[in-house]
Amino acid sequence: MRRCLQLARLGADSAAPNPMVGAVLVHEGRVLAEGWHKSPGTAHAERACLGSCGSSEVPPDAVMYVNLEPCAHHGRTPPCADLLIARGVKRVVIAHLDPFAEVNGKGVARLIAAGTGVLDGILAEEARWLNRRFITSMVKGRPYIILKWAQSPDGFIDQHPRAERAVQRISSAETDVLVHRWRAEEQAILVGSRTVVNDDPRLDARHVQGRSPLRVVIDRSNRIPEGSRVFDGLHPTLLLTGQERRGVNAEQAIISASEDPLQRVLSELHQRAVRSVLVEGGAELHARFIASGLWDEARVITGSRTIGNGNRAPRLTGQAMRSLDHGPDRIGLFINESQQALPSETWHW
Ligand code: AOF
Ligand code: ZN
Repeated sequence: MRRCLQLARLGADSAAPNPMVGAVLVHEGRVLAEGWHKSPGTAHAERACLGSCGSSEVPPDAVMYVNLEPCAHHGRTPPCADLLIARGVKRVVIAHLDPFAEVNGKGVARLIAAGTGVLDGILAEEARWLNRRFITSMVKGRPYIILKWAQSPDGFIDQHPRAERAVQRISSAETDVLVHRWRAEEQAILVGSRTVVNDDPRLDARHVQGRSPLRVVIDRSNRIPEGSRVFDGLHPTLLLTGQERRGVNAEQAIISASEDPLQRVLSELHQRAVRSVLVEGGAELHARFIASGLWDEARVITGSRTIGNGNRAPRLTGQAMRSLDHGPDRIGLFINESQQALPSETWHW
């Protein structure tokens, strides 16, 4: 199962909106075949695994390990439970059930009805952590929310006065690469208008290989300049505005004066099957998410250079669950209490 999770993780920046799934076929203590789910529309992990052993017969005492319940529905691909039965897999070990309502329990029921032995609950905590975005989306009907900011050791996120419209560096260059990996692993990235006005960020994942997230900007009163990089058309942008804006390269969602912008962002993203959003600021937007309890995870980068004055960094109560050194920076991981427990073993970047 540990190997399944490793394989599953290969889909970290491509499997969404589907979950990350790995499968391993084992016979007499030896691995016969492996597979993982790369992206929606491609083979599910079980199919990829069985596909890699060609048409040869599956020994009757072989065991299929897979970190998610095999599916029972006809989605973009036919049901994996049927495939396992047809290929003669007699024993299946899973980490947990699929929270997707069309599958939930039905895959296991179908296997059992066909006489297949099923063992559930192996490395369930680790597997749920790996697929926390997908699970949150299925269970809560909103994307998994990750807050991220960089602060100076003296607690500022932004120095004043500002000399120019550009991102101010607090974290090191090597941490910036890591942040781009984070961006590639989430389907959307959200900022407030002031961040765009001040920093003119690109909000892409250019320092790493992998896809760039959907850029989402809340700008109720159309304050951000037309020439901002979020309108460069290089990646899709969703603009939440109070009034439609002409001549900008972005999809627009019109938000009324009485509407809560956070709820609207989350529902717009959920409608688009976006399972996770990385909130990159600024302080005001972070504060709103924190005040409403609407966050699952926070990643706080503390740089090495003091700033002295400026915008204060948001505050989270409680201690970081994990922290680690990254070059000259320190990164803290916070988990909202309402979220599931973090497995003791690892925090996978
Ligand atoms: C599995 N194995 O490797 C994955 C599963 O429309 P589809 O065909 O892409 O199906 C997507 C759904 O299938 C997804 O929402 C989740 O419930 C399940 N994913 N199931 O048996 C896999 N990726
Ligand atoms: Zn499947």
